Amino acid sequence: MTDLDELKADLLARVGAAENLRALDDVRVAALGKKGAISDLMKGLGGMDPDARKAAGATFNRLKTEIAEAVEARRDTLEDADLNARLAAERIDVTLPTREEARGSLHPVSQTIDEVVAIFGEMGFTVAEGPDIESDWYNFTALNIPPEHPARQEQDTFYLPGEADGQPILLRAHTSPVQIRTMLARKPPIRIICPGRTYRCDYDATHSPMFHQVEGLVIDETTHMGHLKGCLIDFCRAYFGIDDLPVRFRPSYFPFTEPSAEVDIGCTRKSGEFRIGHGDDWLEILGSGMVNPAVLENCGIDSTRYQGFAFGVGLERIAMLKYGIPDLRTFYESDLRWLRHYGFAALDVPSMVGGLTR
Ligand code: 2NM
Repeated sequence: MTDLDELKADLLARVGAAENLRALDDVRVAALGKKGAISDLMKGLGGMDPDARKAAGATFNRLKTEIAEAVEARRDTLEDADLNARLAAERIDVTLPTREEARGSLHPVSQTIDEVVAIFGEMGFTVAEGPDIESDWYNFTALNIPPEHPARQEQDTFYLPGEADGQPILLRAHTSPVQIRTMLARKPPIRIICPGRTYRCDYDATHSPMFHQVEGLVIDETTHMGHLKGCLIDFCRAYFGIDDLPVRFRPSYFPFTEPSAEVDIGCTRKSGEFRIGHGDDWLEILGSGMVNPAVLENCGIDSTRYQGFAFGVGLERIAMLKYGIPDLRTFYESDLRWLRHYGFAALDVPSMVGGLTR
């Protein structure tokens, strides 16, 4: 073997032995780089006579090409091996079933709000909302609740320090202030329901200092007590899912309505059993009435032209009745086992990601 054959064999062996791209590049530099073995050979050409230089130059160039090709081939092999290793390591089995995601559930209060909103929504009501912190005027005065009314006492209402526009401020005791705000802001016809948090100084098995109400309001030129009755009978039957649910209107008194009526539904309490929709007993579930003309005038609505009705219902109460939840206090304990038991699956809605699918 000539020195050249030996050099070639050595370089090819080193190329073949390169285990990774970095080692291969070291070999490439050692062979083909500016200070590499083949460049050294080329430098010797200068001292040769022309014929020998021509022959040797061609030989060196062939060697250079062969080594370069061997380096390229080795690089392809190593890169393939790299890719195959990554493909193996990062393989994803797309046929594997997905892991089940932990899903939250709707709190019974949220579920009940949704149901009530859906029922009144079908009747043409829209939802109105307002602040939890109100002034005395919106919570009491505008509603024709007199200054000496017991609800205004500190024992019943949470008053807050400070005042707004010279008025005491408080946590709203009902959602009626939302209706007052709506009447002040809009002209009739008005057809709204107002779901939301309400606050009263009260705490026992059937009272929580924070609870939820839905109130409703209809104002236009022709609405009368017959509409109030039809609307609330339809609501009770739709909410409890009983087509022939007995519904009774019992005379009552509220400062903000005249006349006022409490709404009872039929039930039985015989022999330890409690059932809605059957039997000869009654259960109170709603308050209602024709909006007092004084309230309309307080809101800048001409009571000689407009009239209408209003009602209020305690959300937790109707949720407990429908879903058999025995204790009001459990609503706010955030006990996950309770939430899993009484919670509701959220409706699956079409994803907007990537457009609606049918
Ligand atoms: C009730 C019962 C009866 C009521 C009245 C009004 C307003 F603002 F229009 F005067 N809002 N809500 C109302 C009437 C509420 O809850 C038991």
